[in-house]
Amino acid sequence: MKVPNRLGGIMNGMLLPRERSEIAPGAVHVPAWLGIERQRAIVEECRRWAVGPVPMRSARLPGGRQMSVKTVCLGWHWQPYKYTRTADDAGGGRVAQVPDWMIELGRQALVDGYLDPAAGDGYTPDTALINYYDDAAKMGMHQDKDEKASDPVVSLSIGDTCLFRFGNTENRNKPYTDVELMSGDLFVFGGPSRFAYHGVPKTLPGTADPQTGLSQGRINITMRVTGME
Ligand code: MD3
Ligand code: FE
Repeated sequence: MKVPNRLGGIMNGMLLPRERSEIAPGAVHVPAWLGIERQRAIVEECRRWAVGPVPMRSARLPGGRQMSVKTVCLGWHWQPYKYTRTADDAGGGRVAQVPDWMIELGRQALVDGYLDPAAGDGYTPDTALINYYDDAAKMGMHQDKDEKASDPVVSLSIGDTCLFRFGNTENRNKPYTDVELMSGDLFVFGGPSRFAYHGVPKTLPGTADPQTGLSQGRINITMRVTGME
């Protein structure tokens, strides 16, 4: 069994420590940041958000193809490549608000990510994207640049482990750094890393701890500041 804790999975071969690490300036990985109870509570909330007021869906890319990842948004609705108040590609409703507990979690994420008690001051994410990956889903290398603000992005992972690829700010190619993101892991992307290319080449099906309440797949939540009115 692969155990998502600070000692990593036994499939590491050895018990490699999983400790906080800055993989690039402003890009910090904090393994096992969320406890199992917190993860389970978040999974339950995500199940509700997936149903409505705007249903979770695979977004359609401008070329006509659908993303393999399914997404439901809070605060603002995102579709490639813009934010809108109403979900015009998904029934036309207004998405749920970003709850206060999530804003608070985002602030604490910056404090713990940057080891700076003031890092969360003034951070008020006005949108969150909840992505669901089934066993086959992946996300190609891209930049998140539909936001007009450069505040950090806070990323939380729950469920199956994934291979996360963090690239550079110039183009979608090498050099990049591959990192395994496990259930409960926090990643913060700020400063010079905010507009770096990144993607998810694959998930590792069957690696999730069923105690999260997610029996299959992977959830990723990203909190962002859109800079929109
Ligand atoms: C680096 N999600 O929703 S989270 C996305 O796991 C997205 O679902 C991936 O990329 C996922 O746009 C990766 C890590 C992440 C999120 C946003 C970033 C890394 C980032 C924004 C800027 C730089
Ligand atoms: Fe992204």
